[in-house]
Amino acid sequence: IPQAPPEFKSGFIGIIGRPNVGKSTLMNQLVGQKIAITSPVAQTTRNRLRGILTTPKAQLIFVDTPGIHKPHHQLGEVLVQNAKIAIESVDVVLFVVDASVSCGTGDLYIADLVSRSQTPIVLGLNKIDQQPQNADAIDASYMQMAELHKWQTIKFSAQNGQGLPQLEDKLIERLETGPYYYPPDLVTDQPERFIMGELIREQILLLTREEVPHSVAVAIDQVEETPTITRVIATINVERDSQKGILIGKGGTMLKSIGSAAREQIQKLIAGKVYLELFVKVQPKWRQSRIRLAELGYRV
Ligand code: GDP
Ligand code: K
Ligand code: MG
Repeated sequence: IPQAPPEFKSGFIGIIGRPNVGKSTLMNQLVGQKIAITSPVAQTTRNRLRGILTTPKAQLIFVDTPGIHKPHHQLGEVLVQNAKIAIESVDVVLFVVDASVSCGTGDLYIADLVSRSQTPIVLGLNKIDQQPQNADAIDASYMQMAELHKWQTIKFSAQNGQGLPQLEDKLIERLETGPYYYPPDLVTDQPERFIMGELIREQILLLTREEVPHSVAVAIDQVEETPTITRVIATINVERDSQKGILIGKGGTMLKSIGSAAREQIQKLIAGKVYLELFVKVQPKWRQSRIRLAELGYRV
């Protein structure tokens, strides 16, 4: 890693908010590459993922997180506990809300959570492209929350990029001088194989919607590069025969659709031609959780 120039700023920015407010879309736009998958389904993002943006003046390391909601059970408590740790371990919290609708109890719950930490907070009003004609009441509902806590606010659209240069400037202002934490040309801390698996999982979420539950685990079995094409073999693990049926579809049509859409995404990721071969396997729960743990980088 090269030595940073004098006055160079750097730091970690935690992207926090309710499910589906656009946290992952935002991170992808800011770093200029799709590294986190997005979908209209809540709980799309399973684990913490870093996206790195290096400019001549600064290095911003975004930490995308699964959405936070009020816990209704013990596992929920653990997730909130994790969120608290995430908030404490970053330099700035970017609290993202969906400004196409008014501030709700879910936002207030998170506001309460983040306001207890010493970490500086910027409130980001996302989805301004989707606001109704007169959005004054919506904006006011968030401004009230921001004023109460003395938070800076900024409006943007993660989808069309409006307001993002200003967001970038505002975040850099909040950072201290510091080194390059990552090489300047790196956009994520995740290996390419992991992102390939995620891109396949994204198409499953998008194309099968609620029919196949979130329990799918994708394993990349083989990546073979030749001078002309990259061959990727992956297995989609599900828990039940019925889920396998849905994934394969009549005459294999569903699996074909998932495969061709995922292949296009992977081609963009690696900027080259891809041949993608998908298999579907029924695995009992315990086996799946091992695959999931392996995805997360644990030795199993
Ligand atoms: P997350 O759960 O907070 O990570 O949200 P995602 O990034 O997965 O996005 C959830 C949904 O909101 C997806 O369908 C996105 O396409 C959509 N979305 C995200 N940002 C915007 C935005 O700025 N405008 C609009 N109209 N939709 C957005
Ligand atoms: K989502
Ligand atoms: Mg997400």
